[in-house]
Amino acid sequence: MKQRGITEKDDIEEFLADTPKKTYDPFLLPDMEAGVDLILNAISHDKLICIYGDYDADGITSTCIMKTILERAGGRTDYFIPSRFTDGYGLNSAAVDRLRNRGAEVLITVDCGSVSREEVEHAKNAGLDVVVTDHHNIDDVQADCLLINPKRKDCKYPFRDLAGCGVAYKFAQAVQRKAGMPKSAIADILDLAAIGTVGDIVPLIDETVHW
Ligand SMILES: [Mn+2]
Repeated sequence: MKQRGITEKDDIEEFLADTPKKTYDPFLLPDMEAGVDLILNAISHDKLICIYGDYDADGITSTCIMKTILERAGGRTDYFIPSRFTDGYGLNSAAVDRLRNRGAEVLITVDCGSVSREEVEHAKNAGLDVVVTDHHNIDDVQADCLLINPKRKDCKYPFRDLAGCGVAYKFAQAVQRKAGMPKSAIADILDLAAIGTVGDIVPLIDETVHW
């Protein structure tokens, strides 16, 4: 615990608790409110929402979390996990075109997309609404779209080390709240957040102890 910076009595009790309490308001994440509004609006207009994921444990569990909550909210979804060998990491314009041809009207990324500026422009020009959810460092020019990422410089969220699946789970929590769904709608997908969080080797501290 000391190695993880957990030294205060309250933090130790929280870390060892059967039911950790620490969880933050998902709407503290930048663009969360606007991103959830865009997606709920798309669902009410029966638009096909494509989830663009990643091929590792974090990316795949993120995709599962997002697909589950959007379908439980009444959405029609498609999803895409890029191939490590032929598509590569992150948004890929050729893949975006294929998804558009498959009928996608909205593109929501998980675990990627923060610095995919050109590909996001490509997607917007192809007529897609784009929401990026991600946790990677933004050390390049950030994409010009709704961008939900705790690593954003203007982020007011109290914890920055969420994995991609952690950000996807916060998005699910925000959808659940805003759509007035029962908490049970997200309770059984928390285990997916645990797998992706451990798989991505993010620090197991603070809110991630909750998973
Ligand atoms: Mn990740």
